Amino acid sequence: MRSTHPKWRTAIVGVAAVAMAATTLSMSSASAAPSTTLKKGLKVFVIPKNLGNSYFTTADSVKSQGALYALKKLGETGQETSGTADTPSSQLPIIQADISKGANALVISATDPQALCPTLNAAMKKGITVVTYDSDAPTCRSLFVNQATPQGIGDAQVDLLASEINDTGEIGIVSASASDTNQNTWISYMKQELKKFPKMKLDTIVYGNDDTATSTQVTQGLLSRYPNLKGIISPTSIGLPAAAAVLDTSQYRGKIKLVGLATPNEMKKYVADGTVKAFVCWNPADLGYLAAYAAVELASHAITGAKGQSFVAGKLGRYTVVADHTIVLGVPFVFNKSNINNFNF
Ligand code: RAM
Repeated sequence: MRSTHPKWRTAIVGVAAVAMAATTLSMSSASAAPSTTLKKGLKVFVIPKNLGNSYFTTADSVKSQGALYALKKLGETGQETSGTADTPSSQLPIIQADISKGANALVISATDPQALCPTLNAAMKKGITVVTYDSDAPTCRSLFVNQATPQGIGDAQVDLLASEINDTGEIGIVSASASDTNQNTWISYMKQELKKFPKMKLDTIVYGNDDTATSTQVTQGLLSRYPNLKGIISPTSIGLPAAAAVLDTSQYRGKIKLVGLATPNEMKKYVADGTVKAFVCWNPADLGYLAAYAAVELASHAITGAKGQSFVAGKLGRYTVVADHTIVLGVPFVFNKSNINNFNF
């Protein structure tokens, strides 16, 4: 992990600090000259779980200073490609097409490691750099660029909900797809954290597949199946606003507490009207930017991805590879009424 970037210095994990003011998370304009040892003209494909998800648009685009911006700055040819659904059957053909187009590096958020790894391992054998970001595929990549520690992300959401429901009551989880590595890892940490709250009971996990219509339906199903529900955690930026929209127009608004992960722009309305008090996230653009740098470092053989190696990721500063060939962007941040309007992504 690197030393904390000023932008995230007020970032917090857990509930104790929810009330802290956050004022410094706006887009950074600090700049740093790219390393001269890096290759130029690399063909790098940035492959989110799926297209059409604004979290990934922020992570990847030039406009938000995400992955493609970093690649442009470094003199590479970057392109965002993926399927339209958060499924391996949608994502895999795109990865295969990128490989046949002569990719030097793939930066990928994995929809399903099991389904993708044969293809990604074959790509690595051919000398193509594979970096995962956001959602890992641990056995078929050189580096994983993680948004925060998975335990930090899991704990923050459970602690937040516990504080809102007085540590008591039935809860449900509205996740993304059942094969997404990131949500599954976070949920496993949530289950551990829930042991600290014996009066909270996890009734079920439902899957909205990072699709708004499906997330809406499964949230409605949850409400009708569990009449005593006191809280919902939705650790996905598609699921959380969908669940919020369901509560917003129902008798449960303000009664059933909702927390999870999403970008601030998607949640402003629901925080303003009291449907959601607080939720957690990080800066997806920084995540994409860092992942792009990591891919170029690897593809240039400036690093191999071994633990302890470090590199300067442009405006974000220096990062060091930690255990499991992972780089951690920072710590999760809690957004609430007092800080949400400071952000525009
Ligand atoms: C959705 C995706 C992504 C996750 C965010 C929080 O956009 O599932 O992988 O990191 O939510």
